[in-house]
Amino acid sequence: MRRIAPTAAASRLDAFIERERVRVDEALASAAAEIVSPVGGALRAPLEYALSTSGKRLRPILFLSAYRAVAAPSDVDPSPTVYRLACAAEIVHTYSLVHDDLPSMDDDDLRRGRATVHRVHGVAPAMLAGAALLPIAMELIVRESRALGFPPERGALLVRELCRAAGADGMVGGQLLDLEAERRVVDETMLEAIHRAKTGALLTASLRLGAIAGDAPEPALEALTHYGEALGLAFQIADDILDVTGDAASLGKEAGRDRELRKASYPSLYGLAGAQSLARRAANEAKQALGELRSPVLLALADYVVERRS
Ligand code: GRG
Repeated sequence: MRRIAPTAAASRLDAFIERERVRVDEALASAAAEIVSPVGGALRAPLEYALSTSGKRLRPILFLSAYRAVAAPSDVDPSPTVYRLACAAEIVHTYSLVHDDLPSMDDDDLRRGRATVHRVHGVAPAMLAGAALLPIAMELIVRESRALGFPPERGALLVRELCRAAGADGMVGGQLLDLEAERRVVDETMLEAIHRAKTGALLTASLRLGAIAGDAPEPALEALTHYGEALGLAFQIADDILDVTGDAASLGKEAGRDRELRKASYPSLYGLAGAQSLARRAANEAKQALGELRSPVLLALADYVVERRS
């Protein structure tokens, strides 16, 4: 997670975020070992492959940052169980990447610097492994909520939150809008609606999950929701920009795919400079939305999502 011309404070935050990513990787590996190891047959290998490929881990990092921002001062260093709980949104995200790469969707060969799951394990196993990841994420929430001694209503709220973000009114609905848009002229309003649902819903939910886990009061939950919505938009605009300016070596996936697949994107509608200024504006909006919750990490993450190179 790199920045341009970092100040000393920014470098410390970068180091913090990098440490967080390593701890998330460990938590995900331990959760996967417990939940996936008993899975037999042809599903186990594609599941292990999908879960062991490392990404930026932005969703669990957002969960943990929201959790820290609202939790009691004694809980600024969340337990390994909280880290595992934070991985549920990452598991849903992993499923979406596996399915998004399939021949019937974007038909991609490369993801996170490795061959896509269906290229290594075949289309049917990749489809089924993707589908299996969704209930695995829900089971993880139930297990870890119990282990943390949460009241049953809090566990149920967490499951509902993730289901809503992943479902027809969230990520899957956004993917449908995106597919439908391939046959239409897409305007700015439509593009924003696609991005808010396809990418923004899960990013916002990651923050809300962390806040609910930390038993946040309603105003904090609301502030984090607004922060997440603006941050999600900034993130996706930056993603569209990187598709134009990046390369496979730094992105870990092929660049130029929006153009190849003739997908509307922020650079195609606003030009590169216009898209960059919209991304920056959305990141600033995210920071403003935090109000009194001015967590240094959440502020830094708003900058990170638009300055990232991968
Ligand atoms: C059910 C067949 C079927 C398909 C559904 C749900 C779905 C497919 C697709 C969702 C669309 C999707 C993949 C959205 C995420 C877009 C996005 C910006 C991905 C990249 O996220 P990063 O940059 O990736 O956080 P890393 O690899 O760092 O985790």
